[in-house]
Amino acid sequence: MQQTHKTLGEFIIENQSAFKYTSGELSRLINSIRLAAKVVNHEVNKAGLVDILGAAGDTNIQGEDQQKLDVYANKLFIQTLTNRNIVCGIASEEEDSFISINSQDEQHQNKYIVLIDPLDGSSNIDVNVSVGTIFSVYRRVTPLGTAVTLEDFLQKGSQQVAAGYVIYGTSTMLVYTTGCGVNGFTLNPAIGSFYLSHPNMQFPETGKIYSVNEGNYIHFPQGIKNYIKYCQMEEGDRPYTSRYIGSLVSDFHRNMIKGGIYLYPKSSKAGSGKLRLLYECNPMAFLAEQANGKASDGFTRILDIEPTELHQRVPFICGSRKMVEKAEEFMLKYS
Ligand code: AHM
Ligand code: MG
Repeated sequence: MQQTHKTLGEFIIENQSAFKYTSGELSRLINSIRLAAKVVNHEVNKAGLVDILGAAGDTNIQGEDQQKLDVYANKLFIQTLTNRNIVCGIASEEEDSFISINSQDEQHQNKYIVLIDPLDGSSNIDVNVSVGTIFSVYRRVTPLGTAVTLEDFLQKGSQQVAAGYVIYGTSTMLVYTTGCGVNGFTLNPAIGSFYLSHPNMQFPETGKIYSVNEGNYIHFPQGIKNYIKYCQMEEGDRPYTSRYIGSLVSDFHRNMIKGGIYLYPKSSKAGSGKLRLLYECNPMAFLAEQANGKASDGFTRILDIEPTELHQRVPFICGSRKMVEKAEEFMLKYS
């Protein structure tokens, strides 16, 4: 990867004019996420040192245990975006419903809403595996000057103006798109600045890695079962390598760099799969497409799915374009 000495702050300023809707608001928004990411990174890194590990004793809307760091990251991202008076609404995977934010003068003059999964893969924290933050930004569709409504949050993924993730890994990276390609920035912890380390990230057209929780194989649709068998078959460049971290951001990041496919299909136990359309699939799909990859539910482009509820789940197949197309072929033929 090409190394530069450009910081994320410099990159945002330089590229502000390339944003579709330019007024500095989106730049300020990305800047706030950068700031919150640094604070969360600090907490995640010291997770093993302080009494911050373990469940908070609460469950979120989906009935899952919340980890202390989930709660912390959720509060921090919401507070940062609220205090800086940048967005008019926030929806979080960890909150039951969306939050409407008044601007300082109570006039609801901010244009953007943010949907966020503050700490994805948080069940991995106890075992020191990488976790991530996923974010998605839309322009509100209801008029300025009014409080946001559910309609502002239930937009198709194709309407996103920005999306990205932070990966708290061996290095901490912030990777994002505003619809003009995907760029990755690595945190220099000594200085506390993100540097452009991965300009113009692209999925290889095809790859040799498949990532799926094969423990659920028995419950998968026939199309997915047959695709997995295809990945394991000795022919041409196959069998592929199986790599599954169980942390979406990390699996996606590796596949984008090396070439590969991630699958979280529906199953006889979970009819719509596990991942959430608004907080996980749409932002990752936007990034994938901007990086020459593809994302689908097996039949339909993820970004074309009309959302019906905030915490909606969808099957998710994402990665190198040719691999996703092959998986879709299997879905069509056998499902
Ligand atoms: P979470 O939002 O509760 O952390 O769940 C999402 C995570 C993804 O990061 C990961 O790819 C998936 O769940 C793993 O699920 P499973 O353990 O069922 O394979
Ligand atoms: Mg999640």
